Amino acid sequence: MPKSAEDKAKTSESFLNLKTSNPPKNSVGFTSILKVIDQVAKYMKPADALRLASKINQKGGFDCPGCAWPDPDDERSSLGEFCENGIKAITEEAQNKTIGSLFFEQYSVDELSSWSDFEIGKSGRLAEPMFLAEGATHYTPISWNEAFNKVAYHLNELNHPDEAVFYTSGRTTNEAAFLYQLFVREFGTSNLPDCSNMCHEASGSALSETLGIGKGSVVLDDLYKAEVVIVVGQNPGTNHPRMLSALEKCKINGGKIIAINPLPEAGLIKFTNPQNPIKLLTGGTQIADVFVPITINGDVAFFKAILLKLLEKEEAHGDVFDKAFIETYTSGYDAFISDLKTFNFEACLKASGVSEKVFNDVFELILNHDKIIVCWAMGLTQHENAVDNIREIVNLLLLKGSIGKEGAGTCPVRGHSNVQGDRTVGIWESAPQAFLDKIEKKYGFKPSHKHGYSVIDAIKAMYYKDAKVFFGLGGNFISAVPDTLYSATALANCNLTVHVSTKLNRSHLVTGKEALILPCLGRTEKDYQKTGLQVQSVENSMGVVSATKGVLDPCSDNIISEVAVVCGIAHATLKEKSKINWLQYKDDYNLVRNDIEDVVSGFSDYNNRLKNPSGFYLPNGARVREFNTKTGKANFSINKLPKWSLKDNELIMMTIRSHDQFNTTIYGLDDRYRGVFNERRIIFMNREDMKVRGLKEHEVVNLCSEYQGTKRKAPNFKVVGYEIPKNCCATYFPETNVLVPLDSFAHTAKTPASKSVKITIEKV
Ligand SMILES: Nc1nc2c(c(=O)[nH]1)N[C@H]1C(S)=C(S)[C@@H](COP(=O)(O)OP(=O)(O)OC[C@H]3O[C@@H](n4cnc5c(=O)[nH]c(N)nc54)[C@H](O)[C@@H]3O)O[C@H]1N2
Ligand SMILES: Nc1nc2c(c(=O)[nH]1)N[C@H]1C(S)=C(S)[C@@H](COP(=O)(O)OP(=O)(O)OC[C@H]3O[C@@H](n4cnc5c(=O)[nH]c(N)nc54)[C@H](O)[C@@H]3O)O[C@H]1N2
Ligand SMILES: [Mo]
Repeated sequence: MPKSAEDKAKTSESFLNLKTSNPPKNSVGFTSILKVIDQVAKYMKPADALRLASKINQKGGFDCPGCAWPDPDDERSSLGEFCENGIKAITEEAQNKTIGSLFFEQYSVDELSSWSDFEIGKSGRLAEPMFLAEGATHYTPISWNEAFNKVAYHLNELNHPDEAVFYTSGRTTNEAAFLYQLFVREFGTSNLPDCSNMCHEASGSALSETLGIGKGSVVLDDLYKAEVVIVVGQNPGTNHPRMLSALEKCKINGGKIIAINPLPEAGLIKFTNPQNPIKLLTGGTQIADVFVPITINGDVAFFKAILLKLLEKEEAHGDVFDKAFIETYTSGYDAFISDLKTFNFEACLKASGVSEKVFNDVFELILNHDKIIVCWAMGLTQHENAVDNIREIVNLLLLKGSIGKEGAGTCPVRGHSNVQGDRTVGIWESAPQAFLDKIEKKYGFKPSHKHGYSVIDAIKAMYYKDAKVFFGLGGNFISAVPDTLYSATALANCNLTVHVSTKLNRSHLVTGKEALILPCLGRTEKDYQKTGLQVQSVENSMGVVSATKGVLDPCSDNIISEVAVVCGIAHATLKEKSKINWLQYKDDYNLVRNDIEDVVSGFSDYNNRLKNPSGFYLPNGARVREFNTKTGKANFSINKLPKWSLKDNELIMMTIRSHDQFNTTIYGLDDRYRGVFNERRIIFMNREDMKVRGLKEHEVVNLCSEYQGTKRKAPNFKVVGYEIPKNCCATYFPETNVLVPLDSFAHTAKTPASKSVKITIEKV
């Protein structure tokens, strides 16, 4: 019996050999260097490793395909902008193994789907295009031309262009992303869901509405100069390790760090800079001055408590708020204050789960300083009230005048290395009218003005067969999205699923009737085209656009660049109907950048400015107190306390990343900073919650969720007692995505609420 799509989508349920220890009190340091050496030795050719190490995040080198943390403008370490997880991202991409027709002849799709995600990822780099015919058990080789024609055929067969979905993951460069959205729009749809729908969409929504730009306002230098940096809902030690150097610098300059997190993440507590030999010996820098062990989704309550206390002081002394700033630059102050007064301080503090002592420590720092930066990531954006979380932070910054000045502002820390750039150049299912008008003017076709599908809408459309072709430019859709089993059925309903990928992943195994794997060059590889070696570009988390150029020879002769894939498909699909000469772009990426310059604001003189080794900053209104909102001012907002409660036996679960993964790519099986080794099917629980349920360390349990009458289950997890607030628990994504209901998402932004899933524990 062939396996069902649902079965193929499930992660492996067998256990390894779990070991746990007390989490370390320090991060990075020697162990980190040793881990890197180990990783490189296992998976890469030594010569490649050396070549890469000297070029990673260096001027004239390539942009690390890991996270979106910016590089310093001036001094960069001669050791390379080192980061353990950056090296893991590179070794994963620059593996010394490739897979092609022989591999796919040997293993059927069903068999591959029974492998763990770790094994799937370690099978090697994809080396040639592969096709899965309807009813076939194995992928077989296909030529590039045939593959392009296959996609074109299915797209042109549709009743309407809106029956196709074009997903993007955030590694795609500006050049590939721009051409891709241009093709999709000329084809006739705006169905451009992307990974940011599951990531920082809530930040984009909240910041656009309140400050007029969906991006953060600070630059790296601001972090060095801040008096107070609040790191909330973020685990930089694992996910943005180079941010720890910036926080260390801030501390050396006298700044204070507040960490707000249900978990005492090792990287937030202490950091040993691997590039500082003295620190390596003396034991590192304490990072957080105050650690706030907040309850999951207690953030609005906590910030409201702060706002209420600030208001009380302001009313008593009149010198707490920046009244000149509020007067000149903001709108909605009176309504905001009168709403704030309807809340009760004690009730807010209680709902946050934070003690009065810790609250007071945080409050004193905020009260007495106004160069404040708030940094955040998925701990704030993956809740139903995610947009409120971020708007409440903006309220705080506005009251203190902490925006648009040195050492102060918003810092949403992005995930994928070019997720911000992709949105800037047009990967957006609801792009602004002005952008669509520019496309129309430049190319002479009228792009669809409809609001396209976001990730959640796309899944529903495929489930109900309103969409029939799924195309993914990068990413691992089935493992990244919520509600795995429902989503698997959705994908299986398609006539064709296509993935442009560097590595094999589960999405290649949970397919439509037909499927294609189109293997492409990675960031580390040289991209030769007719006019020579091509340069591409990316935008980091702080709005700096810079060049990236691969340094290794491609892992196979039969893989092509993402730009070439997009051009090939656009040409095959649109043919003489097109107003655009698609094939010219792949020969010379300068032409793509010329077009971007004409269509996207902020890119004037793009090709020239890209030659600047540090890149260039895109304009940012909030940074200079020009708020491009409907009111023309920075807007205060009114936010409710989240209304959720747990039944007697329920826990609230956040799905997080281990130290050994990049999203759905599993680098290894340890989570060193949390003292967990050789297993991912675990649930971190408060020890009292374990006691109440009669659960022992490492006991095997099933996790269940019930949402609006639908029951979901994730079997076989081992319990790990941990320092986490009562009633809260944590598991790793993607193993528990089966429990995340598709209909539980952030209002306005539709980010899946994968950090607040109500579950119960079932003994086995
Ligand atoms: N090595 C590595 N680097 C990565 C990634 C990776 O997987 N691996 N992924 C990249 C991507 S795409 C992204 S988006 C980022 C993700 O970066 P993060 O957002 O740091 O990643 P998560 O593991 O989801 O961690 C969320 C953090 O928020 C906390 N948290 C959860 N719920 C709450 C809450 O309700 N309130 C508060 N205050 N905190 C909460 C968790 O305890 C955890 O520390 O990292 C990027 N960089
Ligand atoms: N439960 C839960 N779910 C989550 C999250 C969570 O915290 N909890 N986080 C969400 C977030 S923040 C994000 S961003 C999404 C991530 O969602 P995605 O971006 O879809 O997932 P990734 O795991 O980053 O994609 C990895 C795949 O991308 C391909 N790839 C790698 N590099 C390249 C490249 O250069 N080019 C191309 N074409 N392909 C490449 C490889 O084949 C690899 O298997 O997941 C989301 N899902
Ligand atoms: Mo992300």
